[in-house]
Amino acid sequence: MKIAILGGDGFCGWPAALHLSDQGHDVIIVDNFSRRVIDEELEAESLTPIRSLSERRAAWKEISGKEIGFAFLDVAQDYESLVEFFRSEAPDAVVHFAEQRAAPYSMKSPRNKRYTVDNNVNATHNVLAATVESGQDIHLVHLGTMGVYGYGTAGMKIPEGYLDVEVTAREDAEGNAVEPHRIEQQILYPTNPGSIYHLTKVLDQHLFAYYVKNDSLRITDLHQGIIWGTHTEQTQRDERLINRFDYDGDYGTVLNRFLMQAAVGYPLTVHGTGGQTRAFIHLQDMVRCIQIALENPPATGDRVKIFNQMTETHRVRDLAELIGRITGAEVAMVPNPRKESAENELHVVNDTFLDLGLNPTTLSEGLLLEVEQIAEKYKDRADLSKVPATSLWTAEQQAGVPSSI
Ligand code: USQ
Repeated sequence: MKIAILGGDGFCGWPAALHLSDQGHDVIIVDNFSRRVIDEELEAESLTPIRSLSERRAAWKEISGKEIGFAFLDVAQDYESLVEFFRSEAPDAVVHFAEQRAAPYSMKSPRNKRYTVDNNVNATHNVLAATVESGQDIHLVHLGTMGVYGYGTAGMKIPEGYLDVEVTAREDAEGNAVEPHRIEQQILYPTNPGSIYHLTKVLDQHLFAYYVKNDSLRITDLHQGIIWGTHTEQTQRDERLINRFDYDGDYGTVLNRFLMQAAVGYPLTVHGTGGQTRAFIHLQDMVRCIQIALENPPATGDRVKIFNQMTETHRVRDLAELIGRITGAEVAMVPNPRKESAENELHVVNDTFLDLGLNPTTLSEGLLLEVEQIAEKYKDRADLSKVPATSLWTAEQQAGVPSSI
């Protein structure tokens, strides 16, 4: 397949590009380096020393003999170039990672909120409109988030995108009273995003549903949990292929932050009671899921295909305790900078990927390796002043009132 990876220089995009290229696909990265620009803005660098994209691509060619193409393009801003790119390259599939992906960054200020909405919603809509305008039969695979559901269970496992609902109707469509009768339907699972970032992925879902209905596009939306890990089989082949590892308060995700904090002797920053339960997936499984999704596209006319891309759920304080046990790190309960439930249960259906052959890397087998290979190896590059999470969700929190819902 010819596959365009939008956002192919980022944390998920780069390892996905390498994996698909390794599988023999013709891969082209599209990126505007916005993630590297945000590094400069936040003065927070990846713990791992990532190379420029041209050095990464040259190293991959040297090692694998395979070429990864590149187009510099701002998907959110440069619509005409995107249409031209789809026309001239005629990709079979587009994998869309080109969105601002950090919840804390999206909540930092009105500017950050507006940037995240403008960038993410425009990027997604441009991809959809450009697919239609270019006339190409493209399978779009989008990286969504488990966070569209909120993190409650409502007494059942969270299904893959759609909820079966049964309504007892006592009127007919004209409003006339009739014998009560049951109507069954499937609807998009009700959304409950916890940040402006997560909200943009909710808005994406509606754009997808509309374009599938109106233009018969073929779309897969992957509702992904929190990634942990840094390496994939390909990124380990050469130091120049190394993936980014964020540990700062905005972009660092919880488990990778804890691993880094353990390596540098920084007490593990558990927010609030640490009672939040979240879904997780290792980076290696993420790239495999992208491959599986690409190999199993929906047919023309099918509704948006939604997969829950996660393999395990864990409570944050349990993760901290686990890492504490493995490494001897201390655990610190810090005031929660977010507005989120203090405690939640989370149970998720993830049958589609398991049925299609995903063999998950579990936390228990991978954790120690990750601490040693990445966090320990690069700990001297860490800037400890960037560890605390400083982005506060509400005006009350900014005024010093702790918050949870
Ligand atoms: N947390 C801590 N201590 C920390 C960092 C986080 O207790 O030092 C807590 C947070 O309060 C939250 C949970 O850990 O309850 C997860 O936070 P996170 O930063 O690891 O994850 P999140 O903000 O939800 O976002 C990440 C990715 C995002 C992806 C999402 C998947 O940045 O791109 O969509 O995970 S999910 O969480 O399933 O929605």
